[in-house]
Amino acid sequence: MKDFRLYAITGEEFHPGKELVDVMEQAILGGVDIIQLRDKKSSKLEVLKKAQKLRELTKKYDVPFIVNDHIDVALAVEADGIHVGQDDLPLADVRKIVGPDMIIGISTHKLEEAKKAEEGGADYIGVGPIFPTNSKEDVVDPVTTSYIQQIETDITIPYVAIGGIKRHNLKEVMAAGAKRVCMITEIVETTDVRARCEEIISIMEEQS
Ligand code: TZP
Ligand code: MG
Repeated sequence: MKDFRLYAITGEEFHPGKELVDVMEQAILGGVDIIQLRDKKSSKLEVLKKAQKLRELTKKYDVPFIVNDHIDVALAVEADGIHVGQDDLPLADVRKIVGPDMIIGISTHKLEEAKKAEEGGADYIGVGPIFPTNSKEDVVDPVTTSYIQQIETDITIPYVAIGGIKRHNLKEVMAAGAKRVCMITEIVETTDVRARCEEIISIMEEQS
């Protein structure tokens, strides 16, 4: 897969009154280079409609588009990838359904899960939650930056750090080895999403 640096996941509940597509367009203009639609509340039909709009947007900017959970929606809109968690269908089954070319990302919380994902042919893994976060229900305890260090040592596929990452702790995350970060609230919960992303990117550039 094409490498990336700043991964934005949608979080519509954090930007009331603003259109999903407008917020994500500002994020792309600010430097986000991969987008995931994550929606745990809407009906399948609503998720499909949002995915269609985000597919159109991401095509326009040539940014990879990933769908969380809904493999059928990902296939229907010809998304670039699907992201699954530890309680979703196993990687081998997801691969059978989506075929050889679609990106598959998997959330991991410990080295054993990361190794299994790598051996099973995941294209990238999520590594977190690094810090406490309110953006995910039933979230496991923070894994801290020490998990990033373990991943750096033992895993070779691309990984993205996630969970409670903000401008103020970004240096710490990158110092542990992470080159890619994923955020919800730090990106979408602000009036000027584009400026926020530019600021995040400049912190990342200072660190790299
Ligand atoms: N997976 C692990 S933590 C998390 C997800 C989806 C939420 C990240 O949101 P935030 O607002 O960047 O902490
Ligand atoms: Mg899931």
